[in-house]
Amino acid sequence: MFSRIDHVGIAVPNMDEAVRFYTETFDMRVAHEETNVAQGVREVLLDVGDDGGAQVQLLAPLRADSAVGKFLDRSGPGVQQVAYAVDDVEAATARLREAGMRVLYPAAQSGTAGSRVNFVHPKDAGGVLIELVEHPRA
Ligand code: V0V
Repeated sequence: MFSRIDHVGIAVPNMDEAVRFYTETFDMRVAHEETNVAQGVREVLLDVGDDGGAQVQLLAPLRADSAVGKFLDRSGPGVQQVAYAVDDVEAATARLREAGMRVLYPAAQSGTAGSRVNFVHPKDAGGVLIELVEHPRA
């Protein structure tokens, strides 16, 4: 169903401090930055190495009542989601719904860099919020 781990999303209270930490401590490079008002987040994607593999996505809340704002309030900074790449987000979510999982949006939403995304509730996936990511075709 999944082609690879796309990114690991980490909730951070202060984006500038977090970017400094990841770039200076671990030599990661900023690949993309975006604000997603509908999701209530500022996002920064970091390349981990040179092989084009899975990225780290830093997520800072725009509002306290956003998904990431609530996560930080409840759990503090840390891994908020694991995102998997899929070829067809609607087909993947249809299969997961058939398997009885709660998919959070009736249809895919706008994600980072033109992607289409949806999520599986963490309570149906062993305590991990799963994001499904379909990238735009080249
Ligand atoms: C909540 N819970 C989590 C969790 N969020 N457990 C693991 N990981 C998380 N991220 C647990 C929480 O501790 C409670 O457990 C229980 O779930 C509460 O469920 P709830 O009442 O439904 O909680 P809410 O209101 O905090 O909502 C949680 C969900 C929300 C997952 C429904 O965060 C959501 O809609 N997320 C999807 C959108 C999102 O995450 N957007 C930000 C990233 P107990 O205490 O009951 O045991 S946007 C993004 O990544 C983009 C655009 C991109 O990559 O392109």
